[in-house]
Amino acid sequence: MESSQRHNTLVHFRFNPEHKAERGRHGEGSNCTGRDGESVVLKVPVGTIVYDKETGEKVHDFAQPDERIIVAHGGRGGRGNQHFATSTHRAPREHEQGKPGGERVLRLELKLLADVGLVGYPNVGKSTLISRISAAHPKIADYPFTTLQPNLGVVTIGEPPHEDSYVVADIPGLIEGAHTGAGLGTQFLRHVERTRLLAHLIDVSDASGRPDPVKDFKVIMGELESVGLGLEKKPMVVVASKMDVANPEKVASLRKHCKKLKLDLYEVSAVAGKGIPELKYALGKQVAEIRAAACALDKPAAPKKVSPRKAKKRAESAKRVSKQAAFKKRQSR
Ligand SMILES: Nc1nc2c(ncn2[C@@H]2O[C@H](COP(=O)(O)OP(=O)(O)OP(=O)(O)O)[C@@H](O)[C@H]2O)c(=O)[nH]1
Ligand SMILES: [Mg+2]
Repeated sequence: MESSQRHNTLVHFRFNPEHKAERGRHGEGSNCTGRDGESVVLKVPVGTIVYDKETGEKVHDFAQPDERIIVAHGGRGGRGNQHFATSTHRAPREHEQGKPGGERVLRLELKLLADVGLVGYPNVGKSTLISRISAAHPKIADYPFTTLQPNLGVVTIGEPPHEDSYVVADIPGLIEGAHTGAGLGTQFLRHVERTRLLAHLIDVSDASGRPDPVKDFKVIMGELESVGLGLEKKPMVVVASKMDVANPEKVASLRKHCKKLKLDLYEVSAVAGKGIPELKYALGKQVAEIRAAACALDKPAAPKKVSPRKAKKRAESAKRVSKQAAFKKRQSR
């Protein structure tokens, strides 16, 4: 199985779920072994997690492109007559059957790979926001749980040739008790598990019907923590939404809370377009910083520069050691 950047979905497995590698050929005369069967390489998108369906064990997590693993080995071919020949048994009729190849039932799960995850209560304007900053067209309506499936949107910032982009995931809203299955539950939170940054939307208008935006913030944080994916520790920006119809007291109390927690607060109105470009650029900037930090961690440390004289000395001493070792080896024989 191999991860490929050219695949975005697992749909090719839906209609073709069974894959069998070619069987090897029979051995032939003149002590020839049969040709090996061709392997089958199953391509999966980056972000696929492979589970063994029977044991539930995680087989592999394809986090990078071009990762390759063997999920089922081919069987070993049996030995032919010649392997049973002895000096007194020159033309043996004995032979050995080949072993069957490995067979496995796997479950594939694809996680969305987004840079920014939008989280918050239902109806706070997550889908409206993604539709304003990207080309995504999710369903938007004035009732909770409009979004039933995650949506992805690509946000482009800057002008060509220096433009940059990042991917935003809009997921269904969360409510208190989501981790116990309330509302649509927390099943969609695994889609933001791999995001670099969370944008936590809080409705500061009176449309939410909830009196305290700080409580809203705490409830969602509690739900993020309860799923046990470490989401509450992710970098986060807070977005006060529906600023065109905001309740000033709610905005003030949210500002105070964010200041206390040292979290950046962006006040936006997706409908009026207020604060949207600032938020778009701020998210892009933070994503770029987090990406750069991750790249720096991945890079191996540069080898230390050694002066040519020192390098020569080191090589000579290494040679001396190997000569000594060879001498000791000869003596021990
Ligand atoms: N006045 C005003 N209304 C907004 C704003 N943003 C969103 N809305 C309205 O709020 C309602 C809910 O918006 P959605 O974008 O569907 O909210 P959501 O968070 O995606 O909701 P779920 O998918 O149910 O979780 C819609 O009627 C929007 O028109 C805003 O900035 N100002
Ligand atoms: Mg929505």
